[in-house]
Amino acid sequence: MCEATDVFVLRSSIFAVIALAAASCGKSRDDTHAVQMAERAHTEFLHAWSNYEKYAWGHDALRPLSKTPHDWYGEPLLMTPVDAFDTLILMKLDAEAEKTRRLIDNELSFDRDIYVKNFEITIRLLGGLLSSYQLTGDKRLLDLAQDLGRRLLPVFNSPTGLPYVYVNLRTGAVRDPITNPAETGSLLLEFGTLSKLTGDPIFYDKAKRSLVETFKRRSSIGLVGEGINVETGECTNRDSHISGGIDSYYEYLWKCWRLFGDRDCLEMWNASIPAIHKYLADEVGGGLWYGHADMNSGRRTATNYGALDAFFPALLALSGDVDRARRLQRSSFKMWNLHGIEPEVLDYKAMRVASPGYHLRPEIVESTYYLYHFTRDPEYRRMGEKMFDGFVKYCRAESGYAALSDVVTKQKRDEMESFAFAETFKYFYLLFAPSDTLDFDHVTFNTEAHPLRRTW
Ligand code: DMJ
Repeated sequence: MCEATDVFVLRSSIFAVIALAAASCGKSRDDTHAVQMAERAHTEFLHAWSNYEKYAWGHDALRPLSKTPHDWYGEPLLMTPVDAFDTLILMKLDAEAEKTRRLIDNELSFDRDIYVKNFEITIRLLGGLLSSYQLTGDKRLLDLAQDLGRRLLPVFNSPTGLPYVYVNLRTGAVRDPITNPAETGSLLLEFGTLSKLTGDPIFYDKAKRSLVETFKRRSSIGLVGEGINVETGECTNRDSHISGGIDSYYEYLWKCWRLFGDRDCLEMWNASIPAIHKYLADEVGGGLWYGHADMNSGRRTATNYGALDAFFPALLALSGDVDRARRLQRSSFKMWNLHGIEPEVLDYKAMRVASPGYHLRPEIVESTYYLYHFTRDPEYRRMGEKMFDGFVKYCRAESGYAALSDVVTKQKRDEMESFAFAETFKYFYLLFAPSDTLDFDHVTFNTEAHPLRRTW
């Protein structure tokens, strides 16, 4: 017998198929194929979503193998619903979006005596609530964002203005002073948008100061290191790269210029990027890679590149450097093809997996989408199709999508991060959907793929 959620999926899929089929009328073979691919992305998203609904509704995430709910901090903050909401809207899953909006409006409360990770909560929840508000006009979503923003503010109460890692949502107590540029420098899109939408400048000011303080801690050759102590301002780790721990700091320099027109951000970007190309870029076997170097000497310390680094072609393309973006994307795709799905980290010199997991990460898909957007080169849709085939083949589980603990053995792990809904499926879908699905020129995605609009 068909269960309620299955009927739901079936009905939603039929509507989407009709809408997408209508979009393919009178189109070329390539366009028709793209419509079919968008349908597949939509169907697979629904497979993951309906299982979240079935086994973990109202919780932060579904563990897809054990079919059990998981809450990051023991009490639900609705990570998956908030992260997925704007994807539901983009995919025109109206009934699911409405049900989710009601869940968020009625159940989400931040008045909780828990320490939360400021960075993750900002990019997933604050970013998700803000984009959801902009897409629906539901004032309750903005109120929730404002309440959350106020509860996060004590995180900046350090001697340097750089945020601690954790803040207690009820008491405002903070802890863990050792952090990194991604966590201190990727907050302004969300806090800044909150200021613009509420008229209260405090959010913009605090996050901007944090970004500037991060920038100030670059070395004399222009690189930032992976570790910062927010109390002393000292560097605790000199490893420099574009991978996790630093990645979105660079992303926000460009995107805050793009969204807010903040010239300081543009100047910080201009002062930062040449050092990345000079010291981190690495030509190996005719391909372009970005590895690790010591932030003070620029000496190469590791030839590692991975799933997180693969965001960089998107950022390069967005900032106008399409040629470099194309070259680096070729390397990312090589990494993907080594085992039919990308590892967390690859030693690109030895072409050997250095960290074997795949966490359903979106970055390589994001870059494929951006490159297709800027070039309209069908090569990127072909690349995306190959990635999607591997993604479905190895990560699809009976009850959702599962990360891999090893891309070589394809062993699954009981994990389906909310960013799979916010980002991975969204970018797959946008890569193949008709270009008017999203007004790219008037949208800036935060690092969790929540589209923010300059409505002020
Ligand atoms: C997401 O939470 C964000 O994209 C972040 O910037 C990096 N890691 C994950 C996805 O891989």
